[in-house]
Amino acid sequence: MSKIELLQVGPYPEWDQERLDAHFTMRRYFEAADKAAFLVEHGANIRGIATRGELGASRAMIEALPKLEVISVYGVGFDAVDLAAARERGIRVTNTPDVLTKDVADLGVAMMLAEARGMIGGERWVRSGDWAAKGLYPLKRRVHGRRAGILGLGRIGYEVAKRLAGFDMDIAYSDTGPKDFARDWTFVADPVALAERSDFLFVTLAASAETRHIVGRKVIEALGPEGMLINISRASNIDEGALLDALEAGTLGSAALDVFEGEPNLNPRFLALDNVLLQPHMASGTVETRKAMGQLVFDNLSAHFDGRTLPTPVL
Ligand code: 8YV
Repeated sequence: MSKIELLQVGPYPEWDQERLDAHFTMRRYFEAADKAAFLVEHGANIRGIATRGELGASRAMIEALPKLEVISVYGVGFDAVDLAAARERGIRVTNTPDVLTKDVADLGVAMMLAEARGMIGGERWVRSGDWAAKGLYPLKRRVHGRRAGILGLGRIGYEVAKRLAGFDMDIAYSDTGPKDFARDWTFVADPVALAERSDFLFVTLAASAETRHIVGRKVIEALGPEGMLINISRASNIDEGALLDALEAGTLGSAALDVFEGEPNLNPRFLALDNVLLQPHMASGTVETRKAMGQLVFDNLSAHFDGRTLPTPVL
């Protein structure tokens, strides 16, 4: 029997690729020079999409695949999948929640520490010989005991808050309402008010049309010249133009970012700034977590085609 054909939107580590190749015919969209021609050539037989969180699946892609039944996302965020287009055709969508939560929280906290304590500059200070030539490294600001705001107390926000509690931080959060499990932390409904009472503001919201630019000029101004914005969610949650203006003008102290509009091609204005820490969308990027994510992508696809219950359905 011939293997089921899947459209593969982005690359995977070797171990995932081998397993997928063994069970399915993977049509590697990301390697095609002419994407439209590739869809015309293979579209008619494709029954599933294997994609990545940041790449998703557009309406045009979904509409080019008349036999499409399932979209499996390698990532917890499914904002780049056109859910309306999938829903209209009864196409199932899956993601990889839970397995990546703690790694994403770890990196967010590490980014806060690295930026606040100037670790990247400190490393440069040593390697460049500045330490010997110029003497002591400039003093930085402390982290422990200060005020943290968590915008979006979901799975990742909760893990960030737990870690920050270990730094004796004063923790507040915004969400759709106060959470029973967060009694030690202060609920602040309005993101501007949250930013106003924060030295460090973590953006840990699942992105959607409703959360687009939720961190806009007002939130950024409220965080202020001593404040730091940390984004481990999606670029669309932040008004990047307003963020760049504020970082350039010094009306926002600093930022630590793992996600960018148009990534991996970020706005070159970021590269000229020394008050921002730039990370290559790697918050879930550990071998352990990526193996678990790849397993879930495969398990969802095989469950679907075997007629079993999907392990982690979105739709
Ligand atoms: C990416 C992510 O999916 O989980 C998410 O939503 O953004 C990440 O884990 C990862 O880079 C794989 O594409």
